[in-house]
Amino acid sequence: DSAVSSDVAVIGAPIDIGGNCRGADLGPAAIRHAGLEDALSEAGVSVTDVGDVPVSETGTEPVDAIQSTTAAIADRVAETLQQGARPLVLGGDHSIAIGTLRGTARNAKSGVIWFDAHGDYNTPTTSPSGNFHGMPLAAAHGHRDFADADWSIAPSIPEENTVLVGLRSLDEQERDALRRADVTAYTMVDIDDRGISEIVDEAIDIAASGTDGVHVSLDLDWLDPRAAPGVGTPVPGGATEREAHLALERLAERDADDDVLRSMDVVEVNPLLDDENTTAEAATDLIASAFGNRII
Ligand code: 4U7
Ligand code: MN
Ligand code: MN
Ligand code: MN
Repeated sequence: DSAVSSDVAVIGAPIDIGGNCRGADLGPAAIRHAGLEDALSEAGVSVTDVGDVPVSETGTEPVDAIQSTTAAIADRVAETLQQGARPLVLGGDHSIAIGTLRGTARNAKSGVIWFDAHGDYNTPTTSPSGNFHGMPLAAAHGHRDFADADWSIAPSIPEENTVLVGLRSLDEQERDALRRADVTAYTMVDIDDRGISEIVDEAIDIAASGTDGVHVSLDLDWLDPRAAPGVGTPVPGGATEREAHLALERLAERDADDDVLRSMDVVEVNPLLDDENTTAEAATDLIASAFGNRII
């Protein structure tokens, strides 16, 4: 690969009002402090940190802050891709993915792999919590329940190129909607049963098929809370640190062959819920794996 094709631009998206508790807006700082730039450099990636998108959380309704923040993220992601670099967006809660998905799909057809305990397939109508971090994937598919939100009605990601990996917590109506959708969903049971390498290989095949590349969305609550305690909505029974590494290393291997990895976001790191910055360190290591870090 040429240097240009492995260039990564880090974009911070410090917003937490899409989530259920405060502190995920400190995620970008926590991940940077865990040594992200060095880890990427050591992986042989040339990296530029372009700083944070502007966020105004105070004095507005959550939906307004999310609308303006995700619009800024989408612009920055699209510009980055236009310049030939790969955007790596640091959350922030998972509502930021409304922006990254729109940006990555602006001038291209993009698939998505969604590593998460949750489906994030609620809508303003079905959500039991009302929190936007539980809705970004449904928004990206242009679900009609978002019809009042002119910022998310246009579908940006094809359902058939959407793959969820690691599911273990769905709300009732969310489950129904996912069953109706033309997506591929792997639960933790599938991972236990078949092994993470095989699941990731299949996920890449499905997400990449007929597209210009794949957006990878990594919610740290995909990992077991023992490996990543600092998240707002932990669910027991998640991926081990080794499974998560294997998944992202496999992705990097496939990317070295086929340039599949188009963009990435890493979300839900909340250092206020974490004594030791363990979750941000896990995020940093996993990002390095995704972009090609090798032991030897
Ligand atoms: B995350 C939840 F009700 N489904 O919608 C909801 F259980 O980005 C949780 O995956 C969503 O962390 C979790 O609020 C969103 C809840
Ligand atoms: Mn905040
Ligand atoms: Mn999520
Ligand atoms: Mn989640």
